[in-house]
Amino acid sequence: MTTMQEQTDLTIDFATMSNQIMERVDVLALHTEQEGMMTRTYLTAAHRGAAGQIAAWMRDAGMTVRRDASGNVIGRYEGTDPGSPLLMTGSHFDTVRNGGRYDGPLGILLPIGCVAEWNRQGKRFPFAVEVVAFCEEEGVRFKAPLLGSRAIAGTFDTRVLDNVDDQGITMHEAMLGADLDPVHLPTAAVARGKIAAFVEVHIEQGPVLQEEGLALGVVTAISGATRYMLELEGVAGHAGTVPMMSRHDAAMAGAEIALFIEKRCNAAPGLVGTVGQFTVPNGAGNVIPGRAIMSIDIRAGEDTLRVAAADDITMEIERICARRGVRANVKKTYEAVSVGCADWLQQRWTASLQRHGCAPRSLPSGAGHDGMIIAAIAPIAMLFVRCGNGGISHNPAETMTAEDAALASRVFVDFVENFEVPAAGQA
Ligand code: HGY
Ligand code: MN
Ligand code: MN
Repeated sequence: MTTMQEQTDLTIDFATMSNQIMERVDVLALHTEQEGMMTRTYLTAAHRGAAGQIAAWMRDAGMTVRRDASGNVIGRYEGTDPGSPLLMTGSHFDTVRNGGRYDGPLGILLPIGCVAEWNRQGKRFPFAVEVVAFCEEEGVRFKAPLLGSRAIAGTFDTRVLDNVDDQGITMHEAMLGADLDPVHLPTAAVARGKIAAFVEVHIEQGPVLQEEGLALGVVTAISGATRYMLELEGVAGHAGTVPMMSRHDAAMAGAEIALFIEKRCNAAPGLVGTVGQFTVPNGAGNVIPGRAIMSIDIRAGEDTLRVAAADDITMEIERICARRGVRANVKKTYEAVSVGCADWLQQRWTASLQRHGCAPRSLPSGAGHDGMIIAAIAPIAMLFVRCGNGGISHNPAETMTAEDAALASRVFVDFVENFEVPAAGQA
């Protein structure tokens, strides 16, 4: 008969687990490429340092770890039935420039903490659990988002390998420099049927849960998006001598386009438009801008709304540029349709919330996530965790609490411990 001491304590100390999650978010945030701010873009030294740290935590949690051909770091916690489809979870470890530290890492570190507890207890499931640290979701360095999930879904578009970063380095060169050869990318693909479900824990990046005093929410759908890079070619000239009516000012054309985007997107609820980048290359205060470069990001939960707005905006770009004698080079850099979360998975998340005394709140995601790509090969779902500071994100003021991390961990453990791989065709 084993004594109490020898028996494994099967209770999980979620307060300690969540404090460790929060501490690890801060440790991961030290891997940044801009001193004093959170910037970690694809395959930079900071990105590779973070990958190594995540791999170490995965191993400590009892997982085997592999890096796939795109740079995803994948921890695997074996199940008892090697033939069973697996439960995949995870999130991304790249960030936007001067962003927040929870957007992505929470969805990696929380599952790692839960696996460590299951491993400590010697608890195994009939299915393997894989925690994926997706290598590139934001699309900042090479203007090509969701690379890691595309590699797993088998939809990686190799044309982006020629995209260059601000230093003129191609993605191909950056991958080779990180000991990743794009020729092996097909080996990262996972066939449909191998993954029973992909579930991601992520901060809401919006104000809804905080405004309603709720810690957690179940995501119904992930909004689609259309993105462009716009290059405007006008005529540079002397700021003091060229009469206003004779100018072909690339930046003023861009400003008029940006104001049209704002007006058009204000015209329909649920439609949003953003000009996140707007530069005058080699500009000077006393020179009329001959060139301007701007990004355009259009989103809506309803695809028809988004597509109609994108069409109106590209037509208006032509009209504005024709009137101003400015040439526009419009390049669509990204388009993703809105993706629904699987009803049966939403119901399971809602049941887990209710078992832990949480009001079952469902809500759409205006932000994009890797799940919209993984949905091509597996049913997806997401658990949102409340953000503080009015839900601000993609901003250093992004924040959340250890208490909400603890509740999210409880609900995540409940979800996995009650998960059953659906019989073929049942889901
Ligand atoms: O842009 C997005 O929606 C996500 O944060 N990559
Ligand atoms: Mn994110
Ligand atoms: Mn983000």
